[in-house]
Amino acid sequence: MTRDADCLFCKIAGGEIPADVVRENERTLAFRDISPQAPTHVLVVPRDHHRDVASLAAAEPDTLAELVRTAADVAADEGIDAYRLVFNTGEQAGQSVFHVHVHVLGGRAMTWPPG
Ligand code: DGP
Repeated sequence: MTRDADCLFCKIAGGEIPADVVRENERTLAFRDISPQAPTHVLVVPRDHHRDVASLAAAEPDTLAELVRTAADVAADEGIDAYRLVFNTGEQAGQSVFHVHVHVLGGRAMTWPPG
């Protein structure tokens, strides 16, 4: 298990910081975003620490596939059949927590392009 002692999402995955968890297993955790941007806004993270999606893809491709499957399961649990998955990668793209996470957004109409 790779862990970063200063990482917020490692602390949530380790149970040190509480979160509204909707799904979990040995490798992944899904919890509601503290600042929801849509009626459904859930973050899915691996328990292992990787800074972004490219790092996770290189190190643990199976876990990346599992994040996407879990995101689909979350959408099904929420009763939504249209949803957007977002991996912000890098500060300029809006990444603020450097532990890979996929945003599962749904429950309202989405516009394109994103801001
Ligand atoms: P990003 O900006 O893509 O790195 O997304 C980080 C998200 O994490 C952002 O939408 C807000 C959310 N977030 C930040 N701190 C917390 C927290 O302590 N708990 C929860 N549940 N979400 C958090």
